[in-house]
Amino acid sequence: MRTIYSPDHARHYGQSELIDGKLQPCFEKPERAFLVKARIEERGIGPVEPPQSFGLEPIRRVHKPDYVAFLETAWAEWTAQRGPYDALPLVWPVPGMRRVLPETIDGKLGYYSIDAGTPITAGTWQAIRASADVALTGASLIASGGERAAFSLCRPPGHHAGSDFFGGYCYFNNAAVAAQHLRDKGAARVAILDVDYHHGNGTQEIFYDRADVLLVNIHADPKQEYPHFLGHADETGTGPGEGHNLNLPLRWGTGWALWSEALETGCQKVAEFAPDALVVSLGVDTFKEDPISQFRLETEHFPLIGQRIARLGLPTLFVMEGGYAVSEIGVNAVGVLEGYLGG
Ligand code: SP5
Ligand code: ZN
Repeated sequence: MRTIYSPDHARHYGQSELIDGKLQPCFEKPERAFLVKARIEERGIGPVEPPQSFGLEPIRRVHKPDYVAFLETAWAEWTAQRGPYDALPLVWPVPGMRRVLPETIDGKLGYYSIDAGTPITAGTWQAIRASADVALTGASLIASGGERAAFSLCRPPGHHAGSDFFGGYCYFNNAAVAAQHLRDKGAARVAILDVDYHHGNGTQEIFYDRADVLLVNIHADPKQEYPHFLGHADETGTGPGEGHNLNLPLRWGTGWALWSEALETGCQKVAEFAPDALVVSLGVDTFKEDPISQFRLETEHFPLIGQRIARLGLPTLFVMEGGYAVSEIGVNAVGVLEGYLGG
């Protein structure tokens, strides 16, 4: 399996995020991608290749132009109005207020975001463009029919980012950009299977009213876990998209027995949809040792995920999302790919 990887991810290196009432070192750090790449090489999964440049057009297929333009200039506006240190939002337009675009950077940061855990830094723009290119390059390999599967080693991750907001360590929704690209290159139907511990609220928002993209999410119950305000089981899609969104929330403490049942349910839904291609939002923060998560999957379970996905028999693009037990992230993420290749 070919892996797409860009060293430009390391240009995004946030200092701190607001978590547990304190500014703490960012859990989403460059080492994550370095270690996944090292494991790919150690296990001889296949070549590691740089992305092609796709420009902003394929990104604008799922993100609003004003949001893309905001991200491009946010760092410059922040440094001009504040200083040469990371930007974090601190006030949001909740219902009861008005979502009218402010002029100053503090207002814009809140307008375009959902949390205070997702800093904008000096290299964020370069890194998120590279991450989207990594997803698009992987999608192209699948779309051309040349490859049965590919791995887009994206960083920063993407599934919390919506059509016009960032958050959850995500800026561009790499999996959504890839899925849309597959549609634009001829796939009539695309399924996205999101196995990250957290609900992929951004991906859901982007495709919620569409019948051509099925989204299946297996995640911690939003009544307990971030992102808290989306990801409930009764969210099934709207308008033409009705029936094309499946949320499978699971309680804190869930281990392989219940998690794998949800995977089976999700895979059956994907099979019924009979898509032309599958995008897997591959988070490994379901691991029992993950420092911010509360599921109990063990290293031996990750290959089983890959095996089950392989049985779908679909052209498959794996897109890297979360996973914060850094010392195990390579073994667990590559374990899914090895299970897929062997299964
Ligand atoms: C891509 C991805 O996995 N994003 C995750 C974003 C999670 N952000 C904040 C989670 C806060 C959960 N509280 C953790 C308490 C640990 N002591
Ligand atoms: Zn996650």
